[in-house]
Amino acid sequence: MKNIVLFGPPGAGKGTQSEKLIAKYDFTHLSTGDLLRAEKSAGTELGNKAKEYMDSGKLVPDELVIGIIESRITPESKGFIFDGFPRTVAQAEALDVMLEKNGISISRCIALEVDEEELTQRILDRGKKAENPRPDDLNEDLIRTRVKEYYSKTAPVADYYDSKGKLSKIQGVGSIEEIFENLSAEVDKL
Ligand code: B4P
Repeated sequence: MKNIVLFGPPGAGKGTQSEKLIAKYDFTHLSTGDLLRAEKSAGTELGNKAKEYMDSGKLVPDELVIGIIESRITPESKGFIFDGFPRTVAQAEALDVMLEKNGISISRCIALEVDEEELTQRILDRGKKAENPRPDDLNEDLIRTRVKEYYSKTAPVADYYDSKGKLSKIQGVGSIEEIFENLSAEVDKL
């Protein structure tokens, strides 16, 4: 069973590449961004709590995010793609514990590398093109807050997996197909 953390800053293409990996390998997709947005639009207590953080470009508190993932990890899956999770070292440690309870573990963390200007541009473009744009995609200051949160709180997660010998880095700039080929090559090695 292959369990992959698809890692990278906001707008690196985690969601885009996850969709392609699921179609090819039949992985179970767990995107905390998608799960939180679903809770938000359903107006649940969790969604209402998450909203204030998400709409201001901040990370949602660990305990809310960990709870959302926990119930979804089952040993029956063919493998998981964790997309946008873990985003803090505390989340990475909690994920290891949750997986261990099911007799599984992370196979690899694959990091998509994209520079800050490209990230900002991609997210602004997505905000302009979308029919129902995400509130956090519409404002350049908010996008910069998300990137700042990434460098201060999320980047150390790469070191966490590196220290376990489980980190691969992939160039995240180029055509979506080209990046997907490089990602698939990493997955096939596992
Ligand atoms: P997410 O939903 O995870 O969103 P993201 O990081 O902005 O996007 P992603 O990297 O998936 O980019 P995409 O493929 O869409 O998080 C949103 C918010 O939720 C966070 O700010 C936070 O508040 C909260 N949250 C989520 N998880 C959390 C956690 N674990 N802990 C705490 N808080 C959490 O690509 C972006 C754009 O680029 C798209 O328009 C795409 O078409 C384009 N693109 C992709 N690849 C490209 C390429 N190769 N070339 C050109 N454009 C490309």
